Amino acid sequence: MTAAVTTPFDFAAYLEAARLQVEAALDASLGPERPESLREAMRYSLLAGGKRLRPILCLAACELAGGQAELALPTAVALEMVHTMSLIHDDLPAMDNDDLRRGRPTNHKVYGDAKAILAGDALLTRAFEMVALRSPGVPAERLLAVSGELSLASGAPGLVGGQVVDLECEGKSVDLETLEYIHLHKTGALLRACVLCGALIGGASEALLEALKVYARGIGLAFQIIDDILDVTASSDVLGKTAGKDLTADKTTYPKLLGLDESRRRADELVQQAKAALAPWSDKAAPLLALADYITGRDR
Ligand code: GRG
Repeated sequence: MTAAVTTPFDFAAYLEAARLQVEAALDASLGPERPESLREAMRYSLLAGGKRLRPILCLAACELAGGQAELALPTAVALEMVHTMSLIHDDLPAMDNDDLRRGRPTNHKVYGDAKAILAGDALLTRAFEMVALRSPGVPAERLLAVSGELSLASGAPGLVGGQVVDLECEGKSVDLETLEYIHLHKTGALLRACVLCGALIGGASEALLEALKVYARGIGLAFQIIDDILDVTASSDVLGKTAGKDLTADKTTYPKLLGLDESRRRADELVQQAKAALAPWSDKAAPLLALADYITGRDR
């Protein structure tokens, strides 16, 4: 009897290959948008780099569910479009009023507020077009389920709702429950949609979808805790966005409520919970397990 040979999972190679796949799809995604000035503003932020964590989560979840990653690529692009539009709008003077994003001037600094709002609007609507009209080979009922998840994650039950509560809480002292609400909606909802949409396209079982909801909650909260920590500990150069913003905006954060050490401990614990949810699929879940660790290990 020969012992089974297991090849160790090379996460760095996986991440780079997935990132390149996503970059190419993003580059190809904006066709002959007119007027040209709108297309330019959309491309400026969509192709500005970034970790591409959301589309990669979508592709990894599709493969875990047994689907081909290529089938989920248009939805992965759609998720990055929603994320990018949320960053453009978040940076506006009426919201976080930021000058730097992904290492370059924010969209409104280059194109003005009105064009930045419209570029965001066009990316959001384009995202739904990617799912509905540009996802060849995916059964219509799966695309319907994906557009449902994308709507829930984007709107009042997700990003928009979280952002409103976040804005309303600026300058006020906020308890842990409210902070968790903000982050589960503002940040967690889209990360959850990424894994659910990928899994739906891949034809996931109910059991896998339920496990992915637990996984997404863990990585969503952990992601935001690390974001709060990096806002205090990292430089603007490394982050590609203005560091120390939470303090300036008088926002309640995990480090403010719990301290840096306890915040990091909590993030690690959440990632362990997320990974534990995928234990029954552990042989095929290597990318999602490694992505969970990447979230707490990242420096930007
Ligand atoms: C979606 C309709 C709709 C409206 C948007 C402005 C807004 C409503 C919501 C704000 C959401 C927001 C900006 C949440 C913060 C999420 C977050 C931690 C972003 C940073 O993500 P990274 O680190 O960034 O993955 P990169 O640049 O690497 O992609």
